[in-house]
Amino acid sequence: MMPGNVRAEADQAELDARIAARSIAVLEANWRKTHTVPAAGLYPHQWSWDSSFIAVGLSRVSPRRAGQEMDALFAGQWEDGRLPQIIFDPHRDQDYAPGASFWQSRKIPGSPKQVDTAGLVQPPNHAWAVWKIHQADPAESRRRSFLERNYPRLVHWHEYLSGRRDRGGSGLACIVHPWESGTDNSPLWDTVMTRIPADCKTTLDRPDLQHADAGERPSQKEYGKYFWMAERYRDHGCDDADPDYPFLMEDPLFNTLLAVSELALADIATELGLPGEAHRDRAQRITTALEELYVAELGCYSARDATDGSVVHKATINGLIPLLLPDQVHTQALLETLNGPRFMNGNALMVPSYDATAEDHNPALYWRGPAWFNMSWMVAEALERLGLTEEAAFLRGNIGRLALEHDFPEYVDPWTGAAHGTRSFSWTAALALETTYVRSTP
Ligand code: 9WN
Repeated sequence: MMPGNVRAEADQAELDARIAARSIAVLEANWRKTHTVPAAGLYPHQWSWDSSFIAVGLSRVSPRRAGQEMDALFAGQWEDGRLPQIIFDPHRDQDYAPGASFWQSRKIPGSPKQVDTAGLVQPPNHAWAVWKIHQADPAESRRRSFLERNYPRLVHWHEYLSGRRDRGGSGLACIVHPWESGTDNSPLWDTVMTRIPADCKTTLDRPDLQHADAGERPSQKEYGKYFWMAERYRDHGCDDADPDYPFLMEDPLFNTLLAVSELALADIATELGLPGEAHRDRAQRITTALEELYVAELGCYSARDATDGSVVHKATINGLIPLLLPDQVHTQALLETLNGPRFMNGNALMVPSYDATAEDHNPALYWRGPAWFNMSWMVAEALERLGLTEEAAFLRGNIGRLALEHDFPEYVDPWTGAAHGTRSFSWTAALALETTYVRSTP
């Protein structure tokens, strides 16, 4: 008979093999010649921050494909450095709104002329991903000049964010639309959203509701406001100079990823024999500026409205992601909040997206309660860096198991693991795959 620990290891290895095989199948099914779509029905184009998570997973099985994923994304980079939220598949324009015909990006000065893109952006996890992809197989990366190719593109992207997007002059980048946060209907945007008109000019089409339950997606009223803002931004030439633009938010998730990515750029520069100090300085400046977004009563970071300087008082997953920053000073408090009643509460399987003690917490509604795989993966990365290996392993174990059990859902109920949103979701598959590699590598 096998001793217990040997059996447990064998069981885990068998489970990991199943997770890896199914994850690869999902990524293969969602691959479209140059890139991976987040989901074949609901999200039929290439999304910016999705591609970074996806490429991290892909790098474990095909560094070449991971490189193609990033190349396809940077084919959409604008002259000002912005990396767009979406690069559209011209054959799927009816299947997602707003699409290429809404943005008409090629008419906007400074946009790429070979592809159609959105004018907005998404959280800057790209340099972090590029560095991880390199580390997965440095020899292959060097053979393909992967870092040489991506470093200047990433520097240009960050220049856009630290320059044009520092609308508040605080050293933090502003997002100009909830879609830019990646956490679209997060309660962080509720107050500012009350000031946004819902009477957009575009006729509201909701192809998303063919693929996900209406009760799990943003409401029609929210969509009216999303479109109103997108129209206003587009009609101002996406130039970030509209003086009365009403949605200018400093988000802790977005800015943490910018700082983490600056640190990755420092590592990439060093690897390329270039000076990296300026990147480290920028990461430090962002970390310091983020301090103004810390809310002691909640024990986490929150968002600030750059139009009037007010800090929102809501505990969301966005406010815990600064755990990834090596030099932020509230690590202990953040860990207590993470493990306390607002989030893990001793019984959650993955990290809820919103304060479980809030009256309007809804464990099935998009970014207002459910647990998302990318967020739990980032928290696990942070815990591992902090030496909390058991806690990291707990989250990683649940990422793989829940992904496999529920056909790679977009998000889950944090306590029961019940699946919500679309299925065969690419970043769920990519990060489940990544966790199996981390487990099998000492
Ligand atoms: C708008 C693609 C994207 C993710 C976002 C997630 C969702 C889009 C939508 O899907 O947003 O960008 O239509 O709801 O919120 O994080 O990048 O997977």
